[in-house]
Amino acid sequence: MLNRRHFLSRTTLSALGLGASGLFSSSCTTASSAKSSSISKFPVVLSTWNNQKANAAAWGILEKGGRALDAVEQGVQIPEADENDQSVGYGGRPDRDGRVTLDACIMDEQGNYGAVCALQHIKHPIKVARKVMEETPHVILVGDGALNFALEQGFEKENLLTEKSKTEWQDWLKEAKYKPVANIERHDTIGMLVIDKAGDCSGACTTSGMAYKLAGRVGDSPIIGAGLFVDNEIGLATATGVGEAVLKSVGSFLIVELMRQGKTPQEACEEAVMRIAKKQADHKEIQVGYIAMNKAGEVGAYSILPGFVYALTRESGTEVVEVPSYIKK
Ligand code: SD4
Repeated sequence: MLNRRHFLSRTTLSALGLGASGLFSSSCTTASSAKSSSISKFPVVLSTWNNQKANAAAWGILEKGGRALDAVEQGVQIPEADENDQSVGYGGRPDRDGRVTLDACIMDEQGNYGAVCALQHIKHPIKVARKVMEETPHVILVGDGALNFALEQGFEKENLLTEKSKTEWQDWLKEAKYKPVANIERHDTIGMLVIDKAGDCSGACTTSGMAYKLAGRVGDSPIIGAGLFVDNEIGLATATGVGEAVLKSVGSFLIVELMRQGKTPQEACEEAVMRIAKKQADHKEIQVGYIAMNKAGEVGAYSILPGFVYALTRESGTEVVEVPSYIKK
């Protein structure tokens, strides 16, 4: 289990104005001991990085008995709208031509899925992904097609390139050396996994992708089975990091299938990281982080490099947990 769990912060939901009570009783609580405590297991919100505010927004829906799907859609909109989060939505770093292009997907407890890839000018790609899922016979829309669909659905066209991201991009252009650097900051792509009071699972993943990517590049985040996978019988998983490595190993699907075969979420995340480490000679230079949860509400996480954290919210509060890594500090 997560014996190296380290609580970076503990925040009661009541402190966030959300009315939940209690604190974690011990700073070395583990996923399994949380499960056996008297605190009810569900709902539960698990997200990549220190996304406490996103978890709080999702919790606002869940504590009223809301659906996991609504919770993930609501939760991930927090970093999408946050101009200081330069990895997601508005304020995201552009591609090498200066265009902010967004990838997002959503998946519900019935196995329905919707995604947008390389979507420009829309602040909340996750809402468009949900519309693709619910309003079209398709599962993925890309580029101009996705934008036209969003505009037809009444979404507003906006400039997503903030002055800060523009200035940084212009600085980058002076040398224009392309080297993907993902996950060195603590506020990266958000993947969110939720089990609601009814015990149903849904997930969402949204990102502006790798900074200064080639125009048209799509990462793992909007691709079913890579950046996100949900199976209401087994559990759910999501990824952050260098999308190419996640895509090539179909990481989130792999984790859910490993859980189906009996692995714990922790063992499944470790195995998925090992697959990348075994096959990619350059794995010491790339970050990939996975989080997963099974139907019992047990949590697991693992990354290639140190520095990855997740935010976990239960009735008892929110904890931000440092994730064990394949390459040690
Ligand atoms: C991508 N996986 O586009 C995303 C980027 C990311 O943390 O997760 N960064 O490859």
